[in-house]
Amino acid sequence: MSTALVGIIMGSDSDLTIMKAAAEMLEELEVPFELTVVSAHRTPLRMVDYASRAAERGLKVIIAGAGGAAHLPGMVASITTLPVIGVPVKSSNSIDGWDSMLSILQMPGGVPVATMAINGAKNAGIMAALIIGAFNPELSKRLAVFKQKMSEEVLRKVGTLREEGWANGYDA
Ligand code: RP5
Repeated sequence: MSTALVGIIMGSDSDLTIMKAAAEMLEELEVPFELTVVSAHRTPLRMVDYASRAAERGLKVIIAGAGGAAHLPGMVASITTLPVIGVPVKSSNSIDGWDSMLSILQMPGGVPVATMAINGAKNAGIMAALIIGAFNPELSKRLAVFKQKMSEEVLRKVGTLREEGWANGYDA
């Protein structure tokens, strides 16, 4: 198995239902990744160890998802020099995801976390691939194919709406 380039971590196994979308996206784009649970509050020393050694273990990007008082992405970003992508998880202890989102988004100057939408793990996977793809022409080609497929899917839907008589006028 090739060495992981992306580390996906989350505050609890209960986050996996959301965070697995990041793993699925990386799998589709053929980006090697690893995945585990690292809790900022319940395993703080594990978090420090993970973040401290992530770069030397060969990771290039970290995706960190957490719910409620979501300190994991920001704390990991405070330790590592790798880019950290944060996913606010709308968890059972979360106020509609807003608490998680603001905990991840409102970082102090100097310690950025690239914050995705609430439950936006799919985009986190794509964002990690985009960062690595900037230095990897093969991955960049796969991302271009991915974008092309999305575009074709939309045009196919436009065709269906036209056939059904809903879409009219603009015909490009
Ligand atoms: C956060 O608390 C976790 O990231 C999770 O979203 C939430 C609930 O955790 P569990 O009680 O399900 O372990 O730290």
